[in-house]
Amino acid sequence: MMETSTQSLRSRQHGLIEHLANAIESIWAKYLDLSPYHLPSELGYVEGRLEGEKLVIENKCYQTPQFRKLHLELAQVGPNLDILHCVMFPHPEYALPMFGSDIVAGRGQISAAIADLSPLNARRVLPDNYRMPLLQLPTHTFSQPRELPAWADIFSEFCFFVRPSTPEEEQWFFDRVTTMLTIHCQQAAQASPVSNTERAEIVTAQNYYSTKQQQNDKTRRVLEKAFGMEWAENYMTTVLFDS
Ligand code: BLA
Repeated sequence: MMETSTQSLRSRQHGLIEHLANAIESIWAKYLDLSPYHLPSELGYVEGRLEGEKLVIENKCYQTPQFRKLHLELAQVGPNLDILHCVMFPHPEYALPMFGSDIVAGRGQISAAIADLSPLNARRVLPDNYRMPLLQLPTHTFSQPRELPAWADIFSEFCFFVRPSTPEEEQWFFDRVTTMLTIHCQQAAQASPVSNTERAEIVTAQNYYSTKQQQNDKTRRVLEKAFGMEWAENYMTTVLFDS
């Protein structure tokens, strides 16, 4: 049932969202050992109303030996606002970065497309096994790069935040995100557990990451208008960015 409704939501969303959602799931399935992750059942599929328009949210969640939660969320607000949200939370036993991506599209036009592998250490630098392959990626010049907001000090030097304005730029974004994700899954599949001291540092960094993402007022406002303040706060701190 869930499967069918998710497939149908993404087929009604912006093409880049549909393609990236499919690609994320197939890369996860190819490189990782997926098991189900159970969200509170009332939060798998939710509907609310935003200023008279319906907000529909569909969640896909998994866990693996290296990741405590893989979360892919598709949301649609009325007929005009489409959202893809994806975060991979590593188990703190592994020194892995946090993969995150968000696409926001309105009326057929993407306004925000972002992806990063965010370091989970105090120095906020990715390890060399990530930096080396990421430095090899082609660098395209997008016509509309975007500035990160003030809370966004969690992102790496490879963070990519643009408003893609042609099919070619959408393809560049897609290629870069899927390559980043592939590198991440390949590295994760061969990672070994860390010491307890390092684990403590990773827990702190993961909490910091979530605290910063919870400060994104644009996300909060969409959820508050549709579901109310209390629901939005609970959703942001337990489903989107838990610690
Ligand atoms: C921006 N996120 C936004 C915007 C909206 C949402 C409406 C504004 C679009 C724009 O500025 O053009 C809404 N995003 C949502 C909602 C959900 C969501 C409702 O995920 C979930 C239901 N956000 C993330 C992740 C990252 C992220 C994982 O969820 C990055 C890895 C970043 N989103 C992000 C950033 C902005 C944004 C940096 C721009 C914020 C700003 O300019 O102030």
